[in-house]
Amino acid sequence: MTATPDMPVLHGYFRSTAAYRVRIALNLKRVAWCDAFHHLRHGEQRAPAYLRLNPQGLVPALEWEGAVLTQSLAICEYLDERIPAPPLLPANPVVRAHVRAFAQVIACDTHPVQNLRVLQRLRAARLDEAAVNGWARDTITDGLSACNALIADRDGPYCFGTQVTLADLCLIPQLFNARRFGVELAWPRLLAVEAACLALPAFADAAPERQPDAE
Ligand SMILES: N[C@@H](CCC(=O)N[C@@H](CS)C(=O)NCC(=O)O)C(=O)O
Repeated sequence: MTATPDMPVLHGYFRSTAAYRVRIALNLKRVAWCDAFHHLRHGEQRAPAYLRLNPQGLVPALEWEGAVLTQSLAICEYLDERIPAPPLLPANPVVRAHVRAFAQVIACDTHPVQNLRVLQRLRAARLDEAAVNGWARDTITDGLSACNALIADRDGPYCFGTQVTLADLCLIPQLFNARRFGVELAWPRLLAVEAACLALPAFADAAPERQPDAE
């Protein structure tokens, strides 16, 4: 798709779970965007031109209406404020805090401990491939176990009832990562949420394998 001045540009990579969250949010909000791909395994996220947009050298970043936005949760919340329907956060303040907590278990305490640069540092510290994969698997298992417990007493079909929330936007990409690393998916409730979400075009169209840069 050709960029037009009013169209957001999403800097991402097909396998980036953080970019995957933003793709789902854009789809739910029915915002068409242009992709700028950065091949993470080739280190393109550290190119000077991209570092000027995101000094962290991480995807995603969203350029829209003259602003550069980084950090996937901040981007999703921006989209939610800019385009309120459908809401990504519940109206009830307590449930809203629970949704944010669930999202942060994944986005703050799980994914950053097993992202590419962390695993590369473990390899540089001479951990072998089995140990590196074990690290990722254990990290994801701990995070998803906590997520499972956080919603054990809640009705579905989504994490927090009948409304898709930021929690689902974080869970589905993290389950994708879990499979990549061979995590045993011992959580029927999380898998039921995944099935419900992937039945929605907003989620299905955002899947890594459907992205133009998928390998
Ligand atoms: N907390 C950040 C995490 C971003 C992140 O870790 N992105 C990964 C891809 S999912 C990345 O760019 N990795 C490149 C690297 O580690 O060098 C967010 O939610 O946006």
